[in-house]
Amino acid sequence: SVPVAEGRGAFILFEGLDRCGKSTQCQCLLEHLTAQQVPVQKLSFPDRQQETGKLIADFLQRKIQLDPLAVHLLFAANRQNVRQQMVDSLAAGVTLIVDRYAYSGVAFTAAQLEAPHPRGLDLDWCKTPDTGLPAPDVVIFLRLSPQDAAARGQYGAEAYEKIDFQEKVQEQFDKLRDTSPNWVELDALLEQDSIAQQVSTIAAEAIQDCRQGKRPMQYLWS
Ligand code: NYM
Ligand code: MG
Repeated sequence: SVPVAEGRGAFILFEGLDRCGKSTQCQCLLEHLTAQQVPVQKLSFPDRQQETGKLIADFLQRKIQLDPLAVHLLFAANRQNVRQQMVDSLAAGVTLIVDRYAYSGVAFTAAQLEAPHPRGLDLDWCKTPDTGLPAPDVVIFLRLSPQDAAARGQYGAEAYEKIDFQEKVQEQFDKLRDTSPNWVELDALLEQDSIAQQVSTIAAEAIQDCRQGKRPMQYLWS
């Protein structure tokens, strides 16, 4: 019998440094859940199709220069712009597989700020523009050292893709992990299939809990 979506969909988020294999795992999970007839939709941020996303893409490709704080707000705007669609999809029972989100937003900006910042630009400032977005039910963090990531190729093509900067981003991700109870870390150096298997187990549990109404919708930053 075909499973019918009863409760809400689950919000499954993938995060990690550049080249950690998030996009591959998102695709694997999409195919796996689709084969199981789970209603599912994949999103990735930045969404480069949006008007804000085009600016972000130009910035990442170093075609235009933008102030780092302005870029931060653009990344957040790019998410806020699809907030209602995400909420509606989840409420309609659609599971969302998301490739990067507000955690990347905070980590990549906070990594550029001196701490303590003289004008109060800190982790909390970075979190503010994403307030009120739907919160993920699980954050799957694919952990890979910046050195191993750099060895994977194509590194350095976009802004931020430098080993020393990625180390700073990892420090910020670690701070976010400490305040996120639904954060799960997987070793990104494992075989793709082995990671995918762990991911499908994690996803199945979140999907079942959400479907059965065991997890109320939450919003950032709770
Ligand atoms: N990035 C991504 C940010 O700096 N802030 C954000 O809010 C998001 C979602 O953009 N280096 C950075 C992380 C990446 C870059 O993402 C592009 P991707 O997943 O490599 O296309
Ligand atoms: Mg990238």
